[in-house]
Amino acid sequence: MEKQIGQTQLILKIGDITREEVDAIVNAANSTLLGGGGVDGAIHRAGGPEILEECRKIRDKQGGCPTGEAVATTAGRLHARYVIHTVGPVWHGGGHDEDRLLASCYRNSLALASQLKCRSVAFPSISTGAYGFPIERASQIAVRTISQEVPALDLTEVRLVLFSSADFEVYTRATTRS
Ligand code: AR6
Repeated sequence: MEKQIGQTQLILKIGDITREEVDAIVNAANSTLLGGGGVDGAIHRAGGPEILEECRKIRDKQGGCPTGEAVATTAGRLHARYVIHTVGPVWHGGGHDEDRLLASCYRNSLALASQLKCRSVAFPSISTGAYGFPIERASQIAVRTISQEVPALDLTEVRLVLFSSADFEVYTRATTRS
């Protein structure tokens, strides 16, 4: 599914984000930046040890990545120039600033991609796996934030790469309604 937002094309697809050919792939990381399961594990496995080495350097310098923020590394063997690691909020029922923090992940990742002169960026569904964020609500925040941010940025393409057809349907509904 595709939607034009100003000069940027928003593309929703089902797939494995580690196979995307884009300037930047966004990782749903944790604040240690030392890897984990889910999409984080897949990105480090496919990209190789170079990504973790750079994550360690960032940790040494700034002590990890706070929730809602984003840091960039090279992408190792992936078909991308950068991996942007962002830390989504853990779902604690919705009363702990989860919505704002999730929006910050999309906003800060897009801003960082833009600073790095990326033209295309691929996102997974941040926080909706191990971190338990309800996907309907997360999809609305993702689509709304991307739509708000891209008009000010020089991006040709933003992809949301969903890991199942059920997730794809949820994001498609959020995009159609926005
Ligand atoms: N491509 C695209 N999406 C994927 C892939 C893939 N290869 N693999 C999984 N997903 P999660 P979170 C989907 O748990 O909720 C990690 O351990 C998955 O189906 O990866 O932000 C980190 O280190 C789900 O829809 O991220 C953190 O500790 C979505 O990606 C923690 O999990 C996000 O699920 C972060 O949890």
